[in-house]
Amino acid sequence: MLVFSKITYAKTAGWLAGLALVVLPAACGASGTPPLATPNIVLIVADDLGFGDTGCYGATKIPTPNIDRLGREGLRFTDAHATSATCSPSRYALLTGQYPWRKNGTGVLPGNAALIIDPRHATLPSILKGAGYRTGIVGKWHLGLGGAAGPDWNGEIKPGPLEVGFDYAFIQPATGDRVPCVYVENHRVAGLDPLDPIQVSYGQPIGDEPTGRAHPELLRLGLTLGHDGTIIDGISRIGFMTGGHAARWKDEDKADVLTKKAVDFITQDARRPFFLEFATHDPHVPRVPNPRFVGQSGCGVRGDVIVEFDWSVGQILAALDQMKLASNTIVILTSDNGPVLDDGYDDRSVVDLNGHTPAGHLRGGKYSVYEGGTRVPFILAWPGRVTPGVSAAMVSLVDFPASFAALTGQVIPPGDASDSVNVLPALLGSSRTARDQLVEHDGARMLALRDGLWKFIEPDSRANRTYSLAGELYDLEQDLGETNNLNSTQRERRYQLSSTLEQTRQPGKR
Ligand code: NG6
Ligand code: CA
Repeated sequence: MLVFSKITYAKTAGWLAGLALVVLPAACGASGTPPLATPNIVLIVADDLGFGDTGCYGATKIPTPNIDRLGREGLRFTDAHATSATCSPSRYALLTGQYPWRKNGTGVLPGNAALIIDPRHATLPSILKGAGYRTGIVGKWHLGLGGAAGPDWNGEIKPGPLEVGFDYAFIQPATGDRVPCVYVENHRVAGLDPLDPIQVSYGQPIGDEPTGRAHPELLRLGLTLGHDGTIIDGISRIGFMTGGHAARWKDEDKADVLTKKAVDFITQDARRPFFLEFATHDPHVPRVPNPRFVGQSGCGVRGDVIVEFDWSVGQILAALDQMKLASNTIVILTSDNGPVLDDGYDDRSVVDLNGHTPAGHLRGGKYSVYEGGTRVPFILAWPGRVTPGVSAAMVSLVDFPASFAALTGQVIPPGDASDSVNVLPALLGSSRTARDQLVEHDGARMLALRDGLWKFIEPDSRANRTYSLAGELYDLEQDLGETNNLNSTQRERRYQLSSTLEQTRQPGKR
C-alpha cells in the first residue's frame, strides 16, 4: 500500500481539537486554486438511481425531501457522469481514477470474484488516508475479494477494502441479488457461526436448499430473467450458497443496518477528518423496502425503495447536524449508473410506474451508452463554502482521486489514477466548466465520446446490435434525447470525434 503524504494531518493540524476543517495557504499560490483543506467527506453512492428519480431532478411522484434539501443547500450538477452504465466498472473507476475498459475483468462481477483493484496503486481512500483521514466504506462493494483463488468466506477475507485504503469496511460483497447474502465486516463475515460454514458456487448447484428454478412456488418475488439460484429469505439469487444461516441478511432490514453502520462510523471518532463512502443497496434489485416505506411513493416498489434511500440520506444529514459537523463536511450524493425497471425480478416496476420517468428526459438507462446510462444525479454540498446552485460543468466520478488529492494537498504517484482530472474548481463552484471530453461506457463493450455537447457513439459491429453499424453523432445542445443521428450529415465532426476516441482508447492517453 502506498501512503504518500505531502502534508500530513498531524504536522499541520494535530492541534485542532474538533478537527474537520483545516484551511491552509495554497501550496503553489496559483490564482483561482482553491485553498488546501481537509473537510470530512461523505460520498453517498446509490445503486441504479436515475437522473430523473428525485424531486430536485424533476420527479413528482416520489417524495425525496432529504435529497431535495441537499439539492437546495448544495451545488446540483446536470452533466455529471459515472464512467460506465453498470456497477463494478463504475465503482472501479471511482476508486482507482482509471477508466475500467482499459483493463480486462472489470465487468459486472460474480459474488465470488477476486479483488480487481491492484493494492499497489493509489486509490481515492489511500490518497485521503495519506492526508490523515480515517477512511471507511459501508454498503455495496462489488469489486471482488481475495487473491486469485477468490475469497475464503470462512476465514480471513483479504485482500479487499482494507488493502486498498479503507480503515474500516462493512460491506455487501457483490449485489443484493448475488450470493453470498451476508455482510463482511473488515476481514470476516459478520455474525458467522463457525459450525455452519459458507460455501458459494457460480457453477454447479451446491447444498440441498431449494432453488428458484426448481421451486418457483416458494418465491415471494417472481422472476423475469435469471436469478434462479439458491432461495435466500424467500428470494432466489444469482449463484448458489450453503451455510452461514446466522449471518444471512434480511432484505427488509438492509437499509436500516447499513444506515446505522454509516452513522456509527461518522459519530465514532472526532479527532481526525473522515472519508466515508456510503454505498446503499437501494434502489437495486431485489427491491424489498422495509414495511414502513411500502406504498410511500406513487409509483410502486421501485419508488418505495427510493423513498427508503431518501430516508437513509436524511439519517446521515441528521447525524452530521447533531455532531455539529455539517459546515466542515462535504456531502456528495450520486449513483453508480443509470436506472432500470425490470432487472430480472417480477416486482411490477413497469406496470406501477404511473408516468414517472427514471432517466428524466434522457435516452437509455442502465446498460446503455446513451446519456441515461451514465449521466447521474450529482449533488455536492459544503455549507458555507460552496454556493448553492446548478452547474452544467461536465465532471465524472473518475475525477474524485485527482480532485480530492488537490483539495487535501496530496501528490498522486506518476501513472496512478491516470484518467482522473482535477475538476475541483467546478466541484466547489468556483468554475462553471470542467472537462472538455469524456468517454462514456455501457459497462460491457460499447464506448462513446463526449466532446463538449457533441457525442459520438462508436459503430456497433455486433450481429445483435443495439446501436448503428455506422456510428451515431448527436448534438446534445439541440437534442438532449439523442433522437436525431447526424452521423451521415456532419462527416467532418464525426471523423474528428471518432479519431479522438481512438486516441483516448490507447494506453496512457486520456
Ligand atoms: C445483471 C443482472 C441484474 C443485475 C446486474 C448488475 C440478470 C438477468 N441480471 O446480470 O439483475 O444484478 O447484473 O447490476 O441476472 S449492477 O448494478 O451491479 O451493475
Ligand atoms: Ca448499479
